[in-house]
Amino acid sequence: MTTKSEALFERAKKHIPGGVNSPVRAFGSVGGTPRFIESAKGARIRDVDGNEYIDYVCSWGPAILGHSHPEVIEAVKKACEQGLTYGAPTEREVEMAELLSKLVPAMEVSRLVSSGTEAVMSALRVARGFTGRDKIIKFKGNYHGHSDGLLVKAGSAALTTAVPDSAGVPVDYSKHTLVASYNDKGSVEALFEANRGQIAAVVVEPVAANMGVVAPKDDFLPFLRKITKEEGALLIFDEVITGFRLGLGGASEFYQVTPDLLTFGKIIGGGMPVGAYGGKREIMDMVSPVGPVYQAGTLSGNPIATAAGLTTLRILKNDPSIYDRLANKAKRLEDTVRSLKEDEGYNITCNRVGSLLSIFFCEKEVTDYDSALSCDTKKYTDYFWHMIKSGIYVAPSQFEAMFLSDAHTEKDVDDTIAAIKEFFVSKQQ
Ligand code: KE4
Repeated sequence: MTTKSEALFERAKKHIPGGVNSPVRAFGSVGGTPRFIESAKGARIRDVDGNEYIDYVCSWGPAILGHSHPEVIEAVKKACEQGLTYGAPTEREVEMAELLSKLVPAMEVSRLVSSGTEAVMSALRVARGFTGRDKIIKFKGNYHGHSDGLLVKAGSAALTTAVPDSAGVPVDYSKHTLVASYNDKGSVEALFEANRGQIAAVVVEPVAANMGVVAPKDDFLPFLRKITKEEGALLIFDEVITGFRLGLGGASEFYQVTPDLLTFGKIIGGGMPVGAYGGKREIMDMVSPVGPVYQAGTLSGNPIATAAGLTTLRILKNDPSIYDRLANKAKRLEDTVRSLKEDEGYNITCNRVGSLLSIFFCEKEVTDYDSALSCDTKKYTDYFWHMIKSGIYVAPSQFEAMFLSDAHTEKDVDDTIAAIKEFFVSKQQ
C-alpha cells in the first residue's frame, strides 16, 4: 500500500520540479511512485505508508554505519545545543582537517564545503589556477556533480534523463571539457596529443560508480598518474563515493596511486551536508585567502555537519575491520549473481570493488560506458519492482551502485539473496 506516498508525490509535484529535490529520487528510470521516507534505522528505511525495506541505497553512500547510528545522533544532538551555525571557525573544523590528512596522506591541506558538487567544482578551479590552463579531461559515464562544465556525458541520473548533456549549459562553458572513455588509455593519449600544454587536470572516479560500478583496469590509474605528470596536468580523484567506502584511505590507498587533488563527500558528513577538496600544500595554497583562487561558503564546515562527520570517521578509524565485514557481505551478493550467470546461464553480471557493487542486466562484462549502456534497463526495472515487493530497496536505476552498511546483518543478506534468486529462478528471466 502506497497511498500516502502517492498523495505526497502529487502534492510535491505542484511546488518542486518532478516532486523531488534530486532527479534520481523521482523513479524516472523505473516508473511508479517514489517512496516518501518517514524514518530510517540501521539497515532499514520506513516509508510514510509504514512499509519497511532493507536499504541498499544508504542515501547514495553516507550511511556506511547504518542509519541513525546512536553515537552520531548523540553527537549531533549535543552540537545542536551549542548552536547551529556561526559563520566563524570552530575547533571541529581543525579536527576534521587534521583527521582527513592523517587518514588520507595526500590530503595535506583541505577545505570543507557543503556537497560533492562544490568539492569537485572547487578542485577544478584550483587546478586551473595552479596550472594556468583552461581545459580538463573527464570520462564518459563519470558523474562529478552538477557544475556547468562537468555536465558533459555525465553519469548517474544524467544517464537516464532526456538530455544527457544538460540544457542551460552554454557551449562556451563545456568547450573546455574534453571527454575520454573510461579504461581507454588511447582516448586519453589522443586528447593530450591534440591539446598539448592546455590541459589543467584529469578528473576521474577512481572506481566508476555512476554508470553502475565499473572498476579501473589494472594499469588505468597508474597510467593516468604517469601521463598527467609527463604533461604537467594535475590528477584529481573524485572520491565522493569511494572515499572512506573502499577503506580509510579510499581509492588512493586501495590502488596505491597518489593524485594531486582529491574530493570527498557523502560518508565524511555522516549523513549531513559535507564535501571536501584538498591535496598538496603547494597546490592548495592557491586557495583564498592565501592565494588567488576564490572559493567560499556560508555553511562550509558547519558545526552540526562536522559533529556528524567527525563521529562517523572516528568510528571507522577505531574499527577498520568494518571494511572486511562490508566486503564479505558484498561478496556474498556478488557470488550469488555470478552463480546465477555461470551455473544457470542468466544474462546478468556483477561488478564489485570492496563493498561497492552493481548487478548489471547484461550478457557481457561491463567495463566502460558503452557496455554499461548496453544493459537491459527494462529487465532492471522488473528486478527493481520485484525487490521493492520483497521489502528490499535498491537503486531506482541500473546506473547506480548498491551500498552496504555495517548494520546489514547476515540474515539481511540471506533474505536479499533469496529475493534475487526468486526473481530469476521462479520467474525464468
Ligand atoms: P553531491 O553534490 O550530490 O553531494 O555530490 C556529487 C557527486 C560527485 N562525485 C561523485 C562521484 C558522485 O557520485 C556524486 C553524487 N552521487 C549521486 C549518486 N550517483 C548522488 C545522488 C543524487 O544525485 O541524488
